Amino acid sequence: MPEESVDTSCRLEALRRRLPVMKVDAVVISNLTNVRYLTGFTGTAGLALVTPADASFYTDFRYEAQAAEQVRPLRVSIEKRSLLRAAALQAKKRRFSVVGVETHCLTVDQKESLEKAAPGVKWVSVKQAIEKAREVKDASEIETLRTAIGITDKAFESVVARLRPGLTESEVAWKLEESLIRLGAEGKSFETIVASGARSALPHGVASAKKLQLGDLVTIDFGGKYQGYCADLTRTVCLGKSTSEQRKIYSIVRSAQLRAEERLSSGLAGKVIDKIARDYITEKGYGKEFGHGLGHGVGLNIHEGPRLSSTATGKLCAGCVVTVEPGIYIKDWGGVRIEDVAWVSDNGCEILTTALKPARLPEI
Ligand SMILES: [Mn+2]
Repeated sequence: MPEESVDTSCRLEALRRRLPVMKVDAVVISNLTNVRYLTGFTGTAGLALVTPADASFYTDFRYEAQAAEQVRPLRVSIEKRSLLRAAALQAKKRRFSVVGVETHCLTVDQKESLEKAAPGVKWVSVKQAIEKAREVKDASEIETLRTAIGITDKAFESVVARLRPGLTESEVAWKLEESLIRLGAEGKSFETIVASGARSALPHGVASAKKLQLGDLVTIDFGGKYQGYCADLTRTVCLGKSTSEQRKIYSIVRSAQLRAEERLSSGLAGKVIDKIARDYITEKGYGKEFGHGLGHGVGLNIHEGPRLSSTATGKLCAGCVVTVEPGIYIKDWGGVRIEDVAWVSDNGCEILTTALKPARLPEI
């Protein structure tokens, strides 16, 4: 079993209570991340059929023992054929008339197979109801995120001190990932970004064979995963002596980030927070060089809701966990990004990442 079991009964209970409001007799949860969130199951084949009274879990032979351990309160059914079909037949047998499905992650073929297996059932979309619930983290999720982030901060501190000219970006990425594992992570949250010199102008410059050179800005964006939860940390440093231009860009990005973090609180719209950082960077003359959103939610997925961007809709809820990551990217010159993870509350936020981000661009 890859992980210890997590008590997810409250989450399942909350969904059950909402079914009448959603005007469905049951829901089929097929998105594996949502299945994990609601049931604790960490395998790659699992599906839950949830009704106001009970919940059934469908998986295959490979996960018989794991499911028995991880999803204990649910009735587990081991299927030889399609799990969706099994759930549809169950819905038919129990004469459900309206059943919710996660249409945003079903293929057209899968939707058709549901309709074919249970033509009397009306299959309706639950939109992203579970993703929305996942935005607000409970106490155990915050603890797990803290662990993932703590590991990542430590890995960064241990590797950044060892940056040297001649190391390739890939070698740096390897050291970071090795350090994550050594510190207890189960893996990385996403492809490690090490972007140096002119490549630091690439917001998603995945580590390459380029060698670090004296004078390079080096942007490192990476994270460890712990019990399924993702950390996300970005820092930019300079290898050797920095120029005044490099220090200026760093200082603008850092100030933009601090301004957004100072104001970050529940009740504010994601686009308002984005605008605080964006207006500052624009005022300094680099608005066009900050081409992405300010941040995103983070949890079981590295990118999830809520979004902090100029196109985001809705206000932030207390309990959501978001990144704050402004950047300036200047083509053929380089770039700077600084990213923290923040836990939003009614009276501000707590910055969970602790890796240093001194006022002056660090020179390694
Ligand atoms: Mn990020």
